[in-house]
Amino acid sequence: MGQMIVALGLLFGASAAHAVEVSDAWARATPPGAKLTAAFFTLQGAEDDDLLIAASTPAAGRVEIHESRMDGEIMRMRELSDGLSIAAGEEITLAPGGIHLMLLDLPAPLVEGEPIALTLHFEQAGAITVHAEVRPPGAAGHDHHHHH
Ligand SMILES: [Cu+2]
Repeated sequence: MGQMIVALGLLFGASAAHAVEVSDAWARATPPGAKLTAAFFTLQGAEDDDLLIAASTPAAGRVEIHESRMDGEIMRMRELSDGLSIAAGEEITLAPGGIHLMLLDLPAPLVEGEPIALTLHFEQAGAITVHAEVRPPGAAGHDHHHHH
């Protein structure tokens, strides 16, 4: 009986995601001289919980994981120094006004149409490198909630 359960587990395991998936990565283009920008993507949780510990890109001297929050009328950012946890099966979309990667100490501007490589370091999944599209500075991504 025990063996049968193991066999079924393998069967179903084959069709489920074993690692976190990263999709729709993009970063905001910068005007000349700007030293920082933000990058965004969608995370799809795996079978087990995972934690995004850090990120890196050749396009920035360093990368921090940030969260934006409204503090009264002022938008404030804080670093998620413990990383970003993603529960099994959960989907998290990083977007302007929310969680984002802060790209700091840019050696050169990010140019629209010239994608950058972005490496995300997960506790369980290890390093995942994706290409992030570079979109115009005003791009709001897939945020359909516009408040005017
Ligand atoms: Cu930030």
